[in-house]
Amino acid sequence: MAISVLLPKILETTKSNLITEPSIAVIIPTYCEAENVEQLIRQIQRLHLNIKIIVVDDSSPDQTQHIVNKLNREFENILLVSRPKKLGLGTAITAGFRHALEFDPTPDFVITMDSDFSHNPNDIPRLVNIAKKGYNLVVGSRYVAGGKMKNWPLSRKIISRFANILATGAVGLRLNDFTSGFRCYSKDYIAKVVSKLHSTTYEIQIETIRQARLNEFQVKEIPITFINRKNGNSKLSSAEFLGFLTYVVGAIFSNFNLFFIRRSQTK
Ligand SMILES: Nc1nc2c(ncn2[C@@H]2O[C@H](COP(=O)(O)OP(=O)(O)O)[C@@H](O)[C@H]2O)c(=O)[nH]1
Ligand SMILES: [Mg+2]
Repeated sequence: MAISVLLPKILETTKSNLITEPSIAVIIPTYCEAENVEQLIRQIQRLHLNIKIIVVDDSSPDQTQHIVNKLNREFENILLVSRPKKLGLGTAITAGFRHALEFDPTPDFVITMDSDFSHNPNDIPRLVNIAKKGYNLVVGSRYVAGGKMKNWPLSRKIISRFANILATGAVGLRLNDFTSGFRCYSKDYIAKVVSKLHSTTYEIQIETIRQARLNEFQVKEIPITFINRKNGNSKLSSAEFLGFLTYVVGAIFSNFNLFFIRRSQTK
């Protein structure tokens, strides 16, 4: 085929790829993740997506921020949000949402993920592809068919299952993995819900699903393989787990109240 015929075709395909490729912001909360953060960011860059990376770091006393600053000089798509002290996973994710909304244009989708390789960055396109079908919140789930967990200690498995049972009562929605932090949110969801989020720590994962239900956003789970971190330690402290429990129990009571108020109003 002559080049004069091929060239317009190639240009057209490239143009349509550029137009249809969604813009994505990936929020990575970090606290003492110096052993993981560089490798993770480099792996995300290798996906060659239309992506911005927002690292929300709470003045980690290790080299995390130094490493992100170094990468910042190499890549143009990294935003380091530096907070003065450890302020909790919930406020870190909410801060990431706010920064994502400040990009112009607003990213079509926002991914949240741990910085410890428990969540495989190569799964990002899969999450986005499902969100593109019209789901506002796609949850990477360990507890649906095809989902797996590798090397997680029994104690964490028990806590996770227990948290999921409580979360079902708190949210009033059937879902298998409420506590997974590997997710894709639509920009409509973020814009509508961000001002309603008040979580400080890990309860953010429940509050975001609860808000999806209250605002009638579509939620979908897809299987992921979760691998326990190899480097560094979990930041889930017993104080943070208590914060999670307090939120969940409060939400269960407020659901009961709503139920009884609605019933008494219909009498
Ligand atoms: N900025 C910030 N990040 C946090 C905080 N707590 C946890 N993280 C990060 O949130 C993610 C989830 O924490 P992680 O320790 O992996 O929890 P686990 O997977 O439940 O054991 C990791 O990337 C942590 O570095 C916090 O208080 N502030
Ligand atoms: Mg983790």
